This record gives sequence, C-alpha cells and structure tokens, in this order.
Amino acid sequence: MIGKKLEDALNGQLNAELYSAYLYLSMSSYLESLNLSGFGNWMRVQFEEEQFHAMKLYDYIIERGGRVICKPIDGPETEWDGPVGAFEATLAHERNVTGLINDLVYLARDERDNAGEVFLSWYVSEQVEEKNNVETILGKLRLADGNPQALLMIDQELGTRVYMPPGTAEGGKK
Ligand code: OFO
Repeated sequence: MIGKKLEDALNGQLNAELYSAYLYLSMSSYLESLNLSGFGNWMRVQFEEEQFHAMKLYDYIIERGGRVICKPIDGPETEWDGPVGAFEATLAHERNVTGLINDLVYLARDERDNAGEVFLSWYVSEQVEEKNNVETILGKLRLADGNPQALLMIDQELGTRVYMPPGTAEGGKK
C-alpha cells in the first residue's frame, strides 16, 4: 500500500496534469481564434496527452491501494502574445512541471518507495521529450520571425500531429 505522503503528492500531480490539459485546451482555442488551426491542433493533441498523464496517475494511485481525491482545477489564462507567446508560456509551464516531477521522485526516494520511484521514471523521460518538442517548435517560430509564409508552413506542419496513446504501434512512448 502506498504511503499517505506520496499518495497526497501523486493526487496533487494528478491535479497539475489536469490543469496542464486545461491550459493547452485554452491555448488551442486561442490559436484557433488567430486562424492558426495547425497550432490549435498541436495544442489539442497536447490536451489529450496531458489527460493521459493524469489518468496514468489515477490508475496508479488506485493500483497501490490509495484514494484519488478530485480537487478543483484552476482556470487557465486565455490570451497570449501570438503563437510565440503561447509556446514560450508552454516551455515555462513544462519546466515547472519537470520541477514537480523531480520533487515527486525525491519524495518517493525519501519514503523508500522503490515502486513509486520506478513508476515516476516514466514521467521523468516524458518531461525531457515534452521540453524538447516545445523547444523545437519555438526555435522554428523564432526563425520565422514574423514572416507570414514561414508561419503558415509551420502551421501546416503542426496540423499533421495526431494523438497516439502510448503503447500503440506508432505512438511508442507518446
Ligand atoms: Fe504532463 O507533461 Fe506537460 O505538463
């Protein structure tokens, strides 16, 4: 059975992942409002990924004999400074989430919960991938630097992103 401290912390992370989902849904809607439907699509897929992250925690807490407590989810922002502003905010958010995940790993270690630490290692790798993905897009956006044609090309590329649940043939880990 999971210890109370780690159970509470995992519940907190479940809430944080649902907030992430809500944040990216809000960004999707914002980008759609700019007629950047490819960017909107990318954020919508991100919304689905974050729900997966949340539900993985949900299942794990239950599997370990804990209890999931559904707390209120904060309301996300609704406006950003264009796609660059949205992706800068995404990068800052993911850096923050990485800090939360690292703290959970340290807590699992302190609690001598080896199973919990192994479980959390999936999130450690996931954060590296998320940060890299966002940095890549931000790099392209900065290169485009206000060039509408280049922006539309990136929009087209991001419009091809499809949600693949982890474990499916092409989804691999993501
Ligand atoms: Fe769940 O990785 Fe982003 O927040």
